[in-house]
Amino acid sequence: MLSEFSAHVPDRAPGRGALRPARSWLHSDAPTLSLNGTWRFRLSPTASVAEDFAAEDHDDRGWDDLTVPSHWVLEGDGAHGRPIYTNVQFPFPIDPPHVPDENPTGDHRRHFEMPADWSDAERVLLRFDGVESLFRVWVNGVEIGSAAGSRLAHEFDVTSAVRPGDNVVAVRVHQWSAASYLEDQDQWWLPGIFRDVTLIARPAGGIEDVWLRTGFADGHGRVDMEITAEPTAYPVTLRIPELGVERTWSAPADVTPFGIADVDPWSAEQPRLYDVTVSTAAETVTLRAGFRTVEIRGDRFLVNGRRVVFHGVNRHETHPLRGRVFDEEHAREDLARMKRFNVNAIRTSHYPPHPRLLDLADELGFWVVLECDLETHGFEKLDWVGNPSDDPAWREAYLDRIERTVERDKNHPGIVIWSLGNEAGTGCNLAAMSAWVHARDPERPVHYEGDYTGEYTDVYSRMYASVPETEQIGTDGSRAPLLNCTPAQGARQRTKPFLLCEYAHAMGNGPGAFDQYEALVHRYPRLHGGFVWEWRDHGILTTTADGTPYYAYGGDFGEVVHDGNFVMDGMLLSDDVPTPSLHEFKAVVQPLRFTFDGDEVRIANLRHTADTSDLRFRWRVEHDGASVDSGCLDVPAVLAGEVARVPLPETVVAPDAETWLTVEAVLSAGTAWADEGHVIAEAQLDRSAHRPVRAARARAGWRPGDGTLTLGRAEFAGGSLTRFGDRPVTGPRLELFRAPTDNDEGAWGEVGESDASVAGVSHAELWRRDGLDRLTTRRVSVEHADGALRTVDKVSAANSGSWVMAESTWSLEGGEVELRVETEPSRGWHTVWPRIGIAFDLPDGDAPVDGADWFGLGPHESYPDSLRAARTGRFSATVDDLSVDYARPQETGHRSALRRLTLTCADTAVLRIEALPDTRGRRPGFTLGRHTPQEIARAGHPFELPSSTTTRLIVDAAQHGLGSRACGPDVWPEFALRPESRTIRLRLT
Ligand code: IPT
Repeated sequence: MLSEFSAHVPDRAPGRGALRPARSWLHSDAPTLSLNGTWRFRLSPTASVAEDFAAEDHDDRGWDDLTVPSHWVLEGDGAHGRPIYTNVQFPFPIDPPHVPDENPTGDHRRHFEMPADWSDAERVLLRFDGVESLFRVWVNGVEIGSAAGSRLAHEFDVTSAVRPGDNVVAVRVHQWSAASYLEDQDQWWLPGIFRDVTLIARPAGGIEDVWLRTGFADGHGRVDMEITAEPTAYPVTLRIPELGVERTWSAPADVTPFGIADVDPWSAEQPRLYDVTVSTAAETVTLRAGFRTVEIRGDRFLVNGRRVVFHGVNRHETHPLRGRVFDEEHAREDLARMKRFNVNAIRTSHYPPHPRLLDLADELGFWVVLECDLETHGFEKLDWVGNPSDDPAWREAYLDRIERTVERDKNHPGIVIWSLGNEAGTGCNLAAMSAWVHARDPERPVHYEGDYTGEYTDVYSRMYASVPETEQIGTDGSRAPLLNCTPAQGARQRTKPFLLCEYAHAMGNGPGAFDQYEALVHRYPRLHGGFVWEWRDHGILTTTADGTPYYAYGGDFGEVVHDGNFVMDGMLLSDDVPTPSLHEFKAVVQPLRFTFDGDEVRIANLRHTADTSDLRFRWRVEHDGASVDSGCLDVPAVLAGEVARVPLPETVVAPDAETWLTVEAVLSAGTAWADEGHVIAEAQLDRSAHRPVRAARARAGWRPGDGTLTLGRAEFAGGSLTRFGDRPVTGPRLELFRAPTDNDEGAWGEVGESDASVAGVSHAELWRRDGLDRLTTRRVSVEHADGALRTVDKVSAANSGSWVMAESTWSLEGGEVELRVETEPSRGWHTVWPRIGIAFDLPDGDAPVDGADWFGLGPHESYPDSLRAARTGRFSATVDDLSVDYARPQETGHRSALRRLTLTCADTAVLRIEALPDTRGRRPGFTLGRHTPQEIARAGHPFELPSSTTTRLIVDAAQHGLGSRACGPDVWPEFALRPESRTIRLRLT
């Protein structure tokens, strides 16, 4: 028997009984009682369980304890079901608005004491800040109402149900509901009461809501208040003590806008906030005002009259243990980290975050695109047939969502754009949402990427547009059609500011090409930057059967349908470790640009408003990576948008070492997000004296041999190295394979950008088809000459008619052992190659190689299209720290442009390698790790990597770029590695 309410589950309505209009999330001195804490909890597999649990005297002794807020699937060690990860797919049949009978339903109960003095309150409200996905509430056995809209706040009037002293609240939460069709965001499905539950006493004569609109122009502020209070609540007083403002209004009609001379504006760079109170006799509300005016003028998006460039990230709410449960300290640290990495904007993909997050964003300084809780992506599979976005039956639900979004967060100066949602197709309900926002808040533009033709939104937005496409959008008079637009619609879109709401998919190792996108922003003012997908991985910390901890992704919880590791696409790993892509991002978007010009450096301040008076400029000179001189540049405060020319210091150029000058802009004082001395921007200038490359010595007198000999400290058997000094070392072995990155495994979109991509087929697949991961060798010849050894190998794969010839020449040159490897491909290779490298194995014996010290590019890994964070210098790292712990193991650790490498064992050098440039001046890179590319490619998680007794060194003449093809453009042709001849020259000592 279905209960009455189970039949109610598939209702499209947003719920019944929650208060409308929704209100701001205000800091008030009216009494509140947090109902967070331990609740009683019972999970049922279906929605059709008896409702007697809501009765006051229901016996819940057999139930579990559950902490609220939480997601029940993350509590109780799997006893309460498991998380499910899908990106676009619905984890239930697409049968809107219905959901399966198998609908995990969590009943929650707790007692609370309502203070006796609350009986004076005019009303008592019960607020839920987030419950996924549909819930129904009872207080003392009285049914109060229901609500859907998981990441939205819902308040209920419970005045008539509560009493002083003991009360019982009961909440039934269904994991699936009609609302689930509107909440198909790319993230874990995590049911539960996952945000705060609060009981609120509303005093008679209180302030129901406040909207403090604070504009800025020409040094002056403007205050335009909307106060929601009974006329009898007046007088209302507004105070801004720091500005000497105190205004008292005795009636609603008196509340009119007014100006304030001499205020500091709010911006993401200088987040100047003023404490504000709004009071009646009964209640005081505290806010923080930031004076700023948002405006679209032509195709420019301006704040306080100046163009904004978004160096943004998409931010989901995710925590490895808590899921979407808010952890303020963790969130604050995350935002501080964003600031340290030059992130200046956040898109709250794809729902409003915990309301406190927006306080933090105002305070630390971010431009925020605040997105509504809406995504119906799974309807794409049905060609959008039945999409709720264009079905009037869902209109009410859509409007309810956007109202709750805007009303809750309207007071935040950081929010500069409202976004209707993500990937919900298009249709009349989205247009209605936009119309509602325009009427309610004419001062902030509306964004929605899916409005391709610009019918109801104010900014033009795309996701994952390629570099050429983005450039077309920025270009006037381009005839190139815009996606899904007629020429006329395209022309209309070009009249608007453009942003990339998602770009540079940061899944696994990658993306490449940050710098190409950034360059466009400075060339085409219509382009306002964008938001990297995405800030952090969503891994859930769990353990294998034998207790090994790891970060789980889709499929790890036995889901029926899932999207694997597509949820691990952040610039931050699940454990808060920044990936190299975040360093690359920081370097690419740095707000100061240095251009070296003769004996001067031009310093351009690309900030929005701030001058450089908060910065110091340091320089240092290094000879082969060793610091020999340093000092400070004397730089006057450079205004935003201006350039200063500053003389460079005298540099002592070394005759026999590389000479590099590094300049840095650092914070001259600590801030809320970084310490004094934190580097904001840097650049390097190569001042080295020209030194000719030693030519390889031609040798004569080659004769066949068995390849068993000793050259200096190197010992050979059968033509191959077996020992160096007192260590076994084997190699070189030609290696063309790398453990495919997520981008290498991607088969996304627009083919033709790289002439080597095949539509719908990933590079990794082509590499496997060609057998690059299973090369075999046939030694063609072994020859000796005086003090020299030469081998020729033919390297090819089973069932392949293509090969690579590899000629290795070992010789003694002035007491040093030199290796020169020349590789030459046959005809018939059609794909790009991951790498052209030579591999050496260093078995552990009783002294494993555990560290490296190098002069080259570092400190982080780098690839041809991700080189901007890499600087020339001397670096050291442990072998483990050379690899990034991507959630799915893949290529990692490549350090480019190597000069010298020392492998160490307990801090003692065991092998020194000098890398000589080839005739075109190109230097190899290196990778040092514990596994072969083939071993890494076989592992789905770090714990699946086999235990290792060997350190693996690969010296690469070249590596393929990274690109963004997991969800975006392929590697740009210039950075794609095509089969070609290469030479690697090393000196071993
Ligand atoms: C895009 C989504 O908007 C975003 O939520 C995320 O899923 C991203 O992809 C990939 O990680 S949609 C994609 C089909 C372009």
